[in-house]
Amino acid sequence: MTTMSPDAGLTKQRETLLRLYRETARGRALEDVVNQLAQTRTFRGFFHPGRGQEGLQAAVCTALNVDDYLLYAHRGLTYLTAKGMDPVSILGDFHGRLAGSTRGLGAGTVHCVDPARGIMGQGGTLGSCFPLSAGLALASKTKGEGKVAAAFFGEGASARGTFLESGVTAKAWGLPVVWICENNGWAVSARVQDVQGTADIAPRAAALGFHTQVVDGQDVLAVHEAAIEAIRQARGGVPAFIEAKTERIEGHFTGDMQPYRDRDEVAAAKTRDPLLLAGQRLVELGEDTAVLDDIREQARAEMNAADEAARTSPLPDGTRIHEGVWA
Ligand SMILES: Cc1ncc(C[n+]2csc(CCOP(=O)(O)OP(=O)(O)O)c2C)c(N)n1
Repeated sequence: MTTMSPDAGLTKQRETLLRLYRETARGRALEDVVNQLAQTRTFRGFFHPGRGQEGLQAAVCTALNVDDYLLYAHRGLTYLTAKGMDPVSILGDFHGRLAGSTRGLGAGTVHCVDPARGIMGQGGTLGSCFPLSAGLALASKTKGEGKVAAAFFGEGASARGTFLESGVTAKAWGLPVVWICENNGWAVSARVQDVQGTADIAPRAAALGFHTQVVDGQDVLAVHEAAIEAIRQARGGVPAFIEAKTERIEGHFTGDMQPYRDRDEVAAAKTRDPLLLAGQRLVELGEDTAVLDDIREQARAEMNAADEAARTSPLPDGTRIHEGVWA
């Protein structure tokens, strides 16, 4: 067994943290662009901001292999960029342009797909990610692909019956699923304790026999380590569950002013911003603040350029609508 010197351990921690900081900053910069598009009604439908939850999404998705499967949730977009999807392709879906992953069909966040990177989209209804991820994991296991199927969902979605049905099957069949519950305490305007009688979701997964971890979702390093372990367990045939306790800093959708929420609670959530906390930790480890400023500026420039490329890409012609229609 080799052991790392304390200095080497800190250097490695700083490198990992810098990578997670960059991915969190990229996700946030992309969402700033999309929030702007939502406010100017450039696309139809809602956008559900992931502000406060980008860090945990980056921390899990960077731990996956490129070809591992991903079913992302509606809460933001960092899942996608951290898994390697091209922001031009994502923004092309918001603009309804050919650059989008649906080549002009639009529909925004729900339909961003990138099968080459394992990004299989988002279940159309909450809770569909459970059977869908179990199905992907079953395919991987049957074909001997060695891929895990990661699915993200909120604590609200975890109350669906599909959680139990798919969880029982995943355990019985040893399916390589990794379920990540982003527990932000709110489902639209309903507080979790009020509608589920508990603030904790992990005991349900433990009762099903999943390898279960509870982690501070604002601590990117802690989430990353939990994700590495969960993925290792799943690849070995033990379904894994992570409950990341997190903060929804903004409303349920862009424009929701959260009148149902205590102002002090929102203010407290902002102090637990994952980008802020990761930045503070990096400075403690000796990183220069100018480096962090530069990372955020580069992320902004990247996403603004991606928006320009997506916006100026051609519109599809009328025949696109018939492609992929089989009946
Ligand atoms: C089956 C189903 N019911 C209701 C909705 C509408 N809906 C969309 S998001 C949401 C809240 C989900 O809360 P949670 O799962 O905790 O995730 P969060 O929004 O907090 O990230 C609801 C009720 C839906 N999409 N699907």
